[in-house]
Amino acid sequence: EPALPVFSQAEVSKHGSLEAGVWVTFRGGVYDIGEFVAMHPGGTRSCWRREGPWSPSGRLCELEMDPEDQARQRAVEPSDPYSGDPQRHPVLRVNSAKPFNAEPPPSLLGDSYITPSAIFFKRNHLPVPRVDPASYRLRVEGLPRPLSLSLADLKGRFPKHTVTATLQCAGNRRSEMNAVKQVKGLNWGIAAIGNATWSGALLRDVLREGGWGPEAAAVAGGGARHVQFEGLDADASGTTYGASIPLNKALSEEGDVLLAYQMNGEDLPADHGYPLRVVVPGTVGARNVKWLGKVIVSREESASHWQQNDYKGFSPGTDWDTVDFKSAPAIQELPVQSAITQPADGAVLERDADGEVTVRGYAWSGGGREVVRVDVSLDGGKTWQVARLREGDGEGEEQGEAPPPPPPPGRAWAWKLWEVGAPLPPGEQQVEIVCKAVDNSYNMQPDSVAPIWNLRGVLSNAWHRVRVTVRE
Ligand code: MTE
Ligand code: MO
Repeated sequence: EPALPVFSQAEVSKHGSLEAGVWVTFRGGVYDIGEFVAMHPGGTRSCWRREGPWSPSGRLCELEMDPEDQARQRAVEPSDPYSGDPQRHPVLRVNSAKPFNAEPPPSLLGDSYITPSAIFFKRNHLPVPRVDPASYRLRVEGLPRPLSLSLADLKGRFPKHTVTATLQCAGNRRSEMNAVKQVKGLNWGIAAIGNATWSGALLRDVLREGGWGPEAAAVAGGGARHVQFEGLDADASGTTYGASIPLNKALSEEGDVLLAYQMNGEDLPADHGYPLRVVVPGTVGARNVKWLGKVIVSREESASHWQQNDYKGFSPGTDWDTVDFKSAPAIQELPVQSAITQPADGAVLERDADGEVTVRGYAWSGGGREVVRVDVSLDGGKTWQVARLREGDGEGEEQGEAPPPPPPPGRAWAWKLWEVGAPLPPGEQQVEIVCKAVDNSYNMQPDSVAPIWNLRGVLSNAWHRVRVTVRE
């Protein structure tokens, strides 16, 4: 094979526009994703399905990044705790650079049933820790037999379990709460959510290896109620990220809680917890601890700030002077959610021959509750149409193949993408498109934001509304 050319970082950074091409480095290669960024409707979709995020025509070549450049890059700000953070995909909308928090454009999110890892939202509270996979050990405590497991142990001693699950940040859609009244937190749009395939060992199997069983329950004083997780990411004082979930969720045969080492069929990316993270299907993002260092079975919830004094819901009447974080439970399962990913808010739609607009979006509910219906309105909520729910990735649908079987009851961990073709009202005008989802417990989204407003801007799940202009 011919030797691949080596590009300098300086050369790569010269390509940052659609005219010059948009070059990015990824896994030791340099890619031109200019076409991809342009987001031709339809074109990118099929391309993503077949090839992943990089357009085949946009692939420049596979090559090594100049090692000297990499070293130089790392040396830029040696005192900056974030200098070890990985490179990120340029289409991400950055909410905060340090720590890194970013979400993809909604249209891309709604384009693929499985969210490609590169554009999956990233929610970091701290610098990304660099973990050496060879010396890595997961410690498991609070059991008759404490464990210290290497990656090889986790991969070799426990059956590999794969789950497709949606992860959503408690602050998804916070910007809509901010529009009602200022809240504290990152100003997320509708894309702090994603759907991925996760693989790893079942937490349940690992706890059993540590001796969990009826006898162990007695040993633990009969009082163990929670499983705490500690991350390896730390602030300057050494405080690590932490959270906990109820023990019964971890132990349940139907809980599907994973110690995941893979995302979408590859090693976890650095931003998503390499080498190991917890995936708690149906449960708020905050409990899905990344860069997992320790698991502790305990009588108590995690004492971490993020379990005790954050990620809780309050009344719209509660303000920072009156809030008592002890008075509210930590968020675990999330409420029913849906949002419109296409058309974009503020879009101008030219009326085409059939005078229809295609509305697309996602819908999901926490706790394994399945979304059974999505209603869409083109007149601000006066009249409604039922959207078509796409099961799985919808791959076989065009060929008329049967849809995949529905998930077992109580284990609908993955979102559904939906779409509906709706007739546009006549004449030039402003149209308010609205969506709302219903889950199999008949939970529905509230119609407006004000009654669910809360000072941290969490649990924002009102009907989603986008305003578009229709032109002849
Ligand atoms: N785990 C660690 N160790 N550190 C973190 O900052 N953020 C949490 C959770 N796990 C976090 C973490 C939050 S609030 C969310 S929403 C999810 O990770 C985001 O996961 P993602 O970045 O893989 O999308
Ligand atoms: Mo989050």
